[in-house]
Amino acid sequence: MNSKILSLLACMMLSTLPSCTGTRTLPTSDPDATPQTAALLSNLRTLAARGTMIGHQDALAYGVGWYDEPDRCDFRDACGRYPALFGWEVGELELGAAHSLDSIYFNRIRDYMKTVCARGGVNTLSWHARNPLTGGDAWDVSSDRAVESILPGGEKNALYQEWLDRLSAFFLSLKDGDGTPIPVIFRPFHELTGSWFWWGRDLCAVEQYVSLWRYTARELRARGVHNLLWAYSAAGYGSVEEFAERYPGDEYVDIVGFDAYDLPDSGFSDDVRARTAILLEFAAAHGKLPALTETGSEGLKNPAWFEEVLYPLLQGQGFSYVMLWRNAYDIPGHFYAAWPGHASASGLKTFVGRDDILTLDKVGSLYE
Ligand code: BMA
Repeated sequence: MNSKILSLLACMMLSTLPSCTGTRTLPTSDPDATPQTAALLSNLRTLAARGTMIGHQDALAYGVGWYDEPDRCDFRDACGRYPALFGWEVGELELGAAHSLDSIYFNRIRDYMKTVCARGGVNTLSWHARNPLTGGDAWDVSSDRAVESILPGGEKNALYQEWLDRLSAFFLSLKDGDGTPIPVIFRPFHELTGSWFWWGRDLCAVEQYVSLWRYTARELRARGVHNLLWAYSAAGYGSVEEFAERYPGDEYVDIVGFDAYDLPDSGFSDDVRARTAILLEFAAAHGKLPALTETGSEGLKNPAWFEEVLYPLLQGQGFSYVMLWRNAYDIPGHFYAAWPGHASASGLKTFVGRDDILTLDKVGSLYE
């Protein structure tokens, strides 16, 4: 056996350890992840070296002035290409409701997710869960006991168990045409460094947040859910220590990122650059994939926003994906992707024409 073959064999045996090329290639956080889920993570790593996937929340479900129409998609209709990543929202699934807080039926979300997977795209889910203690919505921060109340021993633990039953039933129902579970990037308890959700920084102790995340992951895994890549996404932070403070651990996270919106006079570009540098340092040290998990400029007042503002922030950074927030059908001006007829459409077209901005047609096969 020559030395080349020997080193190849050694590489194969050590494939779950830092790879022979020096790049860390850690496996999925869930050791029992389905083969397609593991393949997705591995392919996303390769893809991130080539460019950043562009995503859009609820892209197939509705858009500016329309709701649940066959073969309609603001993003595609504006620029001629589908996004590569599609975000969906499961808020209120935990209650056993038929539709999400944004009035999208979960049966339809399941259909859309199947369609996306069949076309070779990636699905990600956010969860604006109701406040389990007060019964209010995700933004109800009237009590700092909500997280504590659902952990083992808490008065709402039984309720949370029910919520996890419903969530896991939904995750387990996501199957492709062959009955194979559809891999999903799950992004719960997001923007945790802010204090506007009941799981936010001022609403629970560090250990409580970490326990909430780990407990949720363990409970879903115990229910047989192994088609998830876990995304930890922060809001603002100013140092690696701050970003890392509530990180649930490498065994519970696959993707790390942050949400950032271009609000008027927010110093958006400088802020994103600063947070990106910290994120990339953390991601490299932990062998996790970096992503810009939510972004956008509400109402796209600058029609050149994609080209002039967003693209320079992504170029050469190694983000796996960037996801634009939703184009609401029922809230005038609440949109983040271009739509046909809007002044930003041609800018979006130029943006997606770049080699390192990856739309659905450019990602290849991600599940093998
Ligand atoms: C927010 C807004 C809300 C929406 C929520 C959950 O950013 O878009 O209208 O209900 O996200 O999707």
